Amino acid sequence: MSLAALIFDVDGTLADTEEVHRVAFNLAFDRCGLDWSWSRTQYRRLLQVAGGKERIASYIASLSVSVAESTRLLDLVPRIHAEKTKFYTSVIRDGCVPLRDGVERLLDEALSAGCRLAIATTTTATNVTALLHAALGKRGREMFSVIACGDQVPVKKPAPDIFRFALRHLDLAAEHAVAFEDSVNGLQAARAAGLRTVVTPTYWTQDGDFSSAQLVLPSLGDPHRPLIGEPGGKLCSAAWLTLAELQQMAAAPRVLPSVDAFRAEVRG
Ligand code: XBP
Ligand code: MG
Repeated sequence: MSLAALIFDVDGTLADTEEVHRVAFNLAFDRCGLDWSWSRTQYRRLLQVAGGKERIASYIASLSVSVAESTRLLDLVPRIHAEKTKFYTSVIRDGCVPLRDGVERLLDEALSAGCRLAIATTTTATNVTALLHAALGKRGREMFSVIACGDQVPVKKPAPDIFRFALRHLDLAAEHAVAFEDSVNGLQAARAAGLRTVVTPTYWTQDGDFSSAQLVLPSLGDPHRPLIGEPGGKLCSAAWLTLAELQQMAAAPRVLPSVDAFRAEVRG
């Protein structure tokens, strides 16, 4: 079957954004009069919960406070998250976070070959728009046929909902696409949607179990920043992941979807 679309996660995959998210959370806490401050070590653990609002709520649940105080804090979550998003997008709009190695190259390769692009992310559309514009200019938003974001689906990663949403709006079956992720939550979501998945971990996610991925690479690489030991390690054609190599991956025998994805396909 031919490869018709590449579906990208955003945070950690298109760009290494989590340090900016972490600082934005801490600035928002301060703005909301809270004496919380998430260290890198703490944030790596908190990142196991996908979704900023859900992450704040899980942190509140871990606090030893009264039920009344916990309820008061939970009522604050939407405001905290809105403040955080303002801080985050202001830094992203300044162009402080570049796309990861090889991302723009592969996006362009795909579009030149008539392969569509999509996004399936836990973060907000506001954050995605800010990153695409800062990193790719006006064309950024138009490069993607579908942009599926956090609150558009009832359940966030590791549930498959966001990838199924993207596939539905691409009008594609999972075997005609490949997903790109950086985290275990994202990999599990993509696999549960029946998608072959390439994982490029970051500092925030590198300790995860990526054994169900088709390919795990330090980055997508490109001619100026080739992957050490490639081709010949995990890649056949070049020292960076090419669209041609992905097309061969897609032509390989169908990857059995998870039982959950199989049941979903049968249900239609
Ligand atoms: C990663 C996430 C997001 C970000 C924070 O998203 O889990 O929650 O950490 O962004 P992705 P929000 O699926 O792109 O890896 O605060 O907007 O959720
Ligand atoms: Mg991610």
